[in-house]
Amino acid sequence: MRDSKENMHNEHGAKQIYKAINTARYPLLISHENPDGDTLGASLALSYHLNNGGRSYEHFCIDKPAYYFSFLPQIEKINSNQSKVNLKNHDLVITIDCGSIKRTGLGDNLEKMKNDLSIINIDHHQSNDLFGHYNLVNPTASSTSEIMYKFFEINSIKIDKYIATALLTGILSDTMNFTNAATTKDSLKIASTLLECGARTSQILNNLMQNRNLFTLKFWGKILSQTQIQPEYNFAYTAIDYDDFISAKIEREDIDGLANFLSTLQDVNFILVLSEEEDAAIKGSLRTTKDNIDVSKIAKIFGGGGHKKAAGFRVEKNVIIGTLDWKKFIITAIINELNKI
Ligand SMILES: [Mn+2]
Repeated sequence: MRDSKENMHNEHGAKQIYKAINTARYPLLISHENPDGDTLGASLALSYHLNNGGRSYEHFCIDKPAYYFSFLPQIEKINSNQSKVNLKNHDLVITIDCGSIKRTGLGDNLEKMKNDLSIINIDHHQSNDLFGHYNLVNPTASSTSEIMYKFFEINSIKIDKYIATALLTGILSDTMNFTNAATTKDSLKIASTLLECGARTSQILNNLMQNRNLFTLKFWGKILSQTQIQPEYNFAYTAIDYDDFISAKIEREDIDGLANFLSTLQDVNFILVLSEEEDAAIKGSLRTTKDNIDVSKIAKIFGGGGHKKAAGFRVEKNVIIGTLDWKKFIITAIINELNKI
């Protein structure tokens, strides 16, 4: 078993990791909970490649991908039923775009199995603690899909139009179509190469951008109209109760992108979107456009993580003691933390 905590983010590392994938008996690919375009794009590019090579493997994601990702290759292979995953069957686990082992949705079980299988950790989150036996982690990459592109390139894996489409989906998602701070000259260069390989931009944009119905937009309007500004620390926040989802007949995936949209707000330090989940937990999404603010530090208050400009957390409701109002609880906790800085 390899030593943990070594980052193999270099050409030699990428080759060693490919060798580990090729010699594994039965790999398990994992995309992170609440999957976004990056975790799906990067993992499905690899999935498609494994499938082409006639490999047997499984692909797990604890949350079912949103319907608008159904154009991606091999997406039908993703299993979201945790009871169907038996880690004992696998000699290798490949986590994609998971900033921590918790994001795999198999946290404790995977932690317990660490001596019996190998973990390859491919990611770009600043907060990644190199939990794998093999770590291919580059926080300066726009996306894990960008890292995956380089992995394919180094290992001379052919990038056809399906792989190119999957990888470009990841890059476009994490850079918000090349508008946020994750956008770099590398990400633009790679996107250009992916276009040459046949990536279907219009298919990606049609599916990811033009996917809202009128009910959803009206719901966004309601949530946006409830946005408040915290005067002392000048951050904007809004919150969605679980009952709001039910009464508006809105799925959770319909609010994907709401935090990004709200971050177009001028002159605030950061924004926070809170939403209540069915299973007694609260999800928080944080965004900032300010260079001197690191929202991953705020996410850490609640055990979350992410990037400087975009981060998230999940709080179990049983943590919220002594108050009936979870919104107040979370906002107060954030203000208390900001008071200390
Ligand atoms: Mn990502």
